[in-house]
Amino acid sequence: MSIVSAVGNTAYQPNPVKANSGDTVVFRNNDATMHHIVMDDGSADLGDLGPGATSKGFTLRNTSAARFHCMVHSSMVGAINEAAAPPPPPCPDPYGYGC
Ligand SMILES: [Cu+2]
Repeated sequence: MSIVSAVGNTAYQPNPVKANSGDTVVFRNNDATMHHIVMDDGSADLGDLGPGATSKGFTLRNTSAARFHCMVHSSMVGAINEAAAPPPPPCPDPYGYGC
């Protein structure tokens, strides 16, 4: 899938993504800033992903719903094999820098 921005659940295209057991999922960073994608359940950490880079892949062991997020941008949430993209977490943003 592609990363196209640094904000919210529209940062990934597609989101959610559908994948089969045995498929390998990779992220291509088409945005201009660094991202770092991890699975919410800790099953994969794809490392720092600079602009234009493609992540290492992780292979699905089943078709269960799974979620991931960016460690740099907390609003960047996504899902595999869910009906809809997950909602971003609340953004307290006390200093107005965005989330
Ligand atoms: Cu990010």
